[in-house]
Amino acid sequence: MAVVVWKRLPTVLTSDELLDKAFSRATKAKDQVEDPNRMYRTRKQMIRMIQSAGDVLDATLKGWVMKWPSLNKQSEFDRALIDAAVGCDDYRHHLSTIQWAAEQSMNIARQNVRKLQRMVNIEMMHATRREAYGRISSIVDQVGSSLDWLNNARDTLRELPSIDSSEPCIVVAGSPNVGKSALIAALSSGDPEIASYPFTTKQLHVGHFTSRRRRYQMVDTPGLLDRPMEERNQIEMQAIVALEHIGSLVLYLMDPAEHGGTSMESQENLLKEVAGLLPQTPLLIVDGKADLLKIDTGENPVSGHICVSATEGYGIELLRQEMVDRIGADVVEDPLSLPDGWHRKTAE
Ligand SMILES: Nc1nc2c(ncn2[C@@H]2O[C@H](COP(=O)(O)OP(=O)(O)O)[C@@H](O)[C@H]2O)c(=O)[nH]1
Ligand SMILES: [Mg+2]
Repeated sequence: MAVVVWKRLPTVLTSDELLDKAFSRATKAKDQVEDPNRMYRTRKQMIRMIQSAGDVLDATLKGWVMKWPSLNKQSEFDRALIDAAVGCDDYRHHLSTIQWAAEQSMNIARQNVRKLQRMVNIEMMHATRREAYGRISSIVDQVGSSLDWLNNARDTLRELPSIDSSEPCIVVAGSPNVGKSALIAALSSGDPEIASYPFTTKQLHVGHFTSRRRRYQMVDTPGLLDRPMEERNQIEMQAIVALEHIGSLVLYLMDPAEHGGTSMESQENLLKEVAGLLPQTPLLIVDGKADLLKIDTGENPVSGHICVSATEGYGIELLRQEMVDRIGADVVEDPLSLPDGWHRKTAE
């Protein structure tokens, strides 16, 4: 799911703001009532007020519930992201609380309108309206913390990386400072998007490129696949499981020059670990910082790995082709996809 979904979510009002909105709408509705008979007029006014307040609350609260994506429809990866970011149980709980408040407000409005319809005493009409307002306010106050939760969750969810589970995704792993972010930038057609990742305090770089009409995503996972296992907590393990679901390929970037400060031995140990953590995902090992190794042939004669320099641009196209080929071999070709350079004749 694209992050756009969260960016499109409307602001959730606080309980006070919501009540203000409902009651001021109700006052406006009351002011439109005309009837020369005082008793009839008051009755119509009170009914209008209660109905409008109930309608506004019902529509606003249910509108929020409807606009928030259903967790059951999310990919496993997105669910893991949402769970780590705000908690899936809380997500469900607060939305259903808000749904409940909408229904309660409607019920209170209906009950009091029914009472008013039989009433002839003007004082009692006002009292009934006040009672309805009181009960409605108490319901909305009760769900105030859910409204606050939703608003905070919206802000958090908007910052999540936008990874589309329907497009191939290349997970870039490797020790810190081996050049992962630089490589993603070198392979990307635009500037990589920088998002915060709920599993780590570090920033995540998401890059894209298009090849043969297909869009590829590349994601770097700071704090997740760049350090040894014993330090990982449960939420991080959950993220790794999620990566297994969206990853089409793991690109493991090595820094044979040890320029980033991690020894080759540690980098090889981490490689074994990453391979073990994502056993179902094909793995491509790449040697980076070719400029420091003085290799510009696209292949490291020592390791046999593709060799690239993100800063000098060596080997980038070769690597792109290799990734596309590896991923392509794994996917069922879309029978409707067209080769590059093929142009559909537009109907005149
Ligand atoms: N010489 C050289 N330096 C590089 C190359 N790629 C990255 N670097 C440098 O290595 C350091 C770490 O790079 P970065 O992309 O942040 O590594 P990350 O931690 O793996 O994301 C930075 O100072 C980069 O400028 C490269 O191809 N050649
Ligand atoms: Mg980085």
